[in-house]
Amino acid sequence: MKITAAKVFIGGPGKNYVTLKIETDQGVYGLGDATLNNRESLTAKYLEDYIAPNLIGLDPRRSEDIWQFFYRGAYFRRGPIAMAAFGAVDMALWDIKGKLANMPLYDLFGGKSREGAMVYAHATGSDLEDLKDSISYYVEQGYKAVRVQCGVPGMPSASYGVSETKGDVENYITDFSGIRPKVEVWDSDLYMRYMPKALEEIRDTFSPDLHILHDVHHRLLPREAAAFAKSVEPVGLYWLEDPTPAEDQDALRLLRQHSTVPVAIGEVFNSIFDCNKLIENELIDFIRVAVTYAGGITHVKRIVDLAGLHHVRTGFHGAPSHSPLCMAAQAHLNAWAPNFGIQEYLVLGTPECDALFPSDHKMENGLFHVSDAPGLGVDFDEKEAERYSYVAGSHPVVRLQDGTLWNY
Ligand code: CS2
Ligand code: MG
Repeated sequence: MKITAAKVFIGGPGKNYVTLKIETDQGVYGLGDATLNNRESLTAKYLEDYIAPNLIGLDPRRSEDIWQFFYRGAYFRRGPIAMAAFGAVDMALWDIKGKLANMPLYDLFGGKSREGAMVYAHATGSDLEDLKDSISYYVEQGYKAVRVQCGVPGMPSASYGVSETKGDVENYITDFSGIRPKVEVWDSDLYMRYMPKALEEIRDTFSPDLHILHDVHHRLLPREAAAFAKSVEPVGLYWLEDPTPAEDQDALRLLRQHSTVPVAIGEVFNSIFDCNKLIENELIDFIRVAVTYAGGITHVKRIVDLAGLHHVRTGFHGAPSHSPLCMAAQAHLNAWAPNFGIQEYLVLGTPECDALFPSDHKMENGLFHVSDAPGLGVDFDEKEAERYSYVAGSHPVVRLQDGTLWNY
């Protein structure tokens, strides 16, 4: 069996999805996602210029060897661009494997460990009242978990994940108005003074059964993060996400010494070497990698297995920038993983998105039900894809009040 073509598509409804289609001499094809938010044209170029020509003629069943070939063969290893490109190849090869076996991927991993995987939505508010309305909306839809982000009084611009406009619940991911990033202003002192009380008020307003998550987006220093984690203990958060800059694998020691709040980290990681110490030293409770950014199913499954040895559960990144292909790969891992925790999920299912990526995956009452179709269970309509092309966009940057550039 041989690979005969590897085609790259870029574009989608309001997104620059990068989709890889690997075709074979037996008519079976596989699909993979290489969408790296705000740098999409680069993963597409990596796939087109280097990966596609090297795939032709290879046996698609040898997904392990093909992964090693691209990873080791690159010599300059890792990094989000390369790993997202390898991730797309790997997803597509697993998709082919599933179709050949006539089995959904979760069965190839070891079968389902659960029916329906718990997801969380993003509730946001320009102020606390606004946030409560947003949470109520998701609770009414049956969600069992929500991530809550709220504007901070006196903060010169919107804090992370929050719209400046009251009542606007749209998730801010990419600004398609231009390539130059918008600048937001951040103040850690204002945030640390306001947010613990705001989270406590949210806790008191909703049922104790509702899981509450909060994302700090890497903005606090280790000592500040430790103090913050200690102050939010009464809230009983499901998790506190990215309290410190993610590159520092020792930063969470101080937090651990001062608080038992569950910590989630890893959406910016792209390999097991970004998180092996964090996991082995049991400094985190949830690992947040995405199958696209972290080298595909083959590599992420290794991270999940290592995490399982150390009581670390999964909480895969599911920002709306990921295509339904990445979300499907994660859904199969979520159905299988003995150490599954939760899945971030923002409804992608617009009619335009469903037309581009038809599938039977379903979200119901806050649970994601994986499709039983062979492989990933998502198709790609090439005719529909002709409607879209690449649109340059940007991602905000953050500065402190004195102008110092900070972590977005
Ligand atoms: C976020 C992301 O989903 C999350 O938890 O932190 O929305 C993140 O800001 C984007 O993926 C950046 O592209
Ligand atoms: Mg996050």
